[in-house]
Amino acid sequence: RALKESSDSSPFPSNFLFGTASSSYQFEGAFLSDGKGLNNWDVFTHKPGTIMDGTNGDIAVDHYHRYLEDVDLMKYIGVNSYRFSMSWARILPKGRFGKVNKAGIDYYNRLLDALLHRGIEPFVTLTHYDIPHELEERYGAWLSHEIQEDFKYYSGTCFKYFGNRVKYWITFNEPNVATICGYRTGIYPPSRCSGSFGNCSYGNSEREPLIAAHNVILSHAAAVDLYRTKYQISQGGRIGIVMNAAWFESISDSLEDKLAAERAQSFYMNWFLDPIILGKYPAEMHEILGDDLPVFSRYDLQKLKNGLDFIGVNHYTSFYVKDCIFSACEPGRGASKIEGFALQTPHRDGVLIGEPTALDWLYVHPQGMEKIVTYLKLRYNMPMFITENGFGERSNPNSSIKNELNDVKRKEYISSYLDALVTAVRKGADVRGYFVWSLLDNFEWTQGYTICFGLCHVDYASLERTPRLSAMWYKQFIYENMVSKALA
Ligand code: GBH
Repeated sequence: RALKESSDSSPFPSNFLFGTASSSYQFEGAFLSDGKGLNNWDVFTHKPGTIMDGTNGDIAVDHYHRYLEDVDLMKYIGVNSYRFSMSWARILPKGRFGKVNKAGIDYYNRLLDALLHRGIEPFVTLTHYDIPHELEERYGAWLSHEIQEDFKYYSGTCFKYFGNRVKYWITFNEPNVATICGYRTGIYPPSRCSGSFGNCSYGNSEREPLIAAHNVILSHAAAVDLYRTKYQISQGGRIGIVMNAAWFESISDSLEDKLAAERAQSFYMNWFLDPIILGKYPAEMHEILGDDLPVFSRYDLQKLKNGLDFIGVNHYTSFYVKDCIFSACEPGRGASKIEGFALQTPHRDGVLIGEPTALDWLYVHPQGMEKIVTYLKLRYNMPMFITENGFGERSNPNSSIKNELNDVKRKEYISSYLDALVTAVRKGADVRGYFVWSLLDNFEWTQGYTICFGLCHVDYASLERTPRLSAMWYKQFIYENMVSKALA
């Protein structure tokens, strides 16, 4: 047996999760159906000028009604897990100030049962950028301490109704992105800008993103504490958080730039992971932000330490980083104080870090996957899941379906990032799953429907789903790595 294992070419254990990922606002539609309350994105997308093509998630890809077909599509591809998010406002239309929406509970019960019936492990995010509008109205959502009570109530509701079947919980999807885009650049709801960022009509305090993040961290801790004390022993699941994790490569060998690359990571990702895992904000944040950084009370700290069972990693892209403390920087991504004075750029000596794509933040640099996973292993030494990785292309309504399905670049992107992941695993990183973003084309936030991330194409007139080349490639990959191995 040992011989067989050592000669086995697949590094993935038989319980490795291969899946696809989605989120409620981007997929479900049915934004007013069956008692769902409005959330921040429903309200935001209905304001003129917020979404590039003027669209919204009112219908999205109608996953709410077509989930069975979608689960069958997953079964066809051969994934053994599905990462999706629950819509807070579908379950609690008015947060803790109203009733549980029975129809919302029923929907997720049907979805969970359909998945389990086909042997697909549910991997559930509690909030993927969405929050009931009621909580924004009542007390300013993440800017208030009160949000902890609401998040705890919501997560408790989900643990109670679904925890007998959900073995993987994620509290937050990319809270770094949600706080930066919601409270610093203002391109996501609640459209608040701080300092010199964005072009909101009002400038808010530079501290707002820090306060929102602090309340996210405390809300995470409250939910984890509740799960551990009341549910985990009987339900036997695990709970984690998902961070957007870019790889930041020092632009030169100078010590200044190397330290800047570290700072970029601290101000972006470790901002949340350090408090949750190590019980304190990164030292660089203390040094640079001083008294602007919120403080954890002794009571908070008790709940904080080791507040995770796994880290979820959404990894897509890499940037070079240049120091802005010892040398002057032009203004740009990362260059300001609240970003750690570490300029992020895709260029070095006129050469791009990776092939550019239709998205100005997405460069194809598969080595970044190996590096970020190795970095996380060294810093936190915890189990990890790659909760998102994928490739976006501009949708072209004039191109033939044949063209639309021939997504060679997506296939190559996924295949090269998986190779890099294998290298990190061989070097000892504890990675337990990988999810492609996404099963289907869907509502790509401020880009509306102009960008496609799907393994399967969606025809927005008929909502018909068709597997692309990348879906067939993923099917084959999973077969070779999991099924054929089990049969051998
Ligand atoms: C993920 O975010 C999301 O979790 C998912 O919902 C989304 O559909 C998917 O990726 C594909 O985009 O960086 O200044 O240009 C990925 C990270 C961070 C990318 C915010 C877009 C917009 C502002 N995202 N970013 S900027």
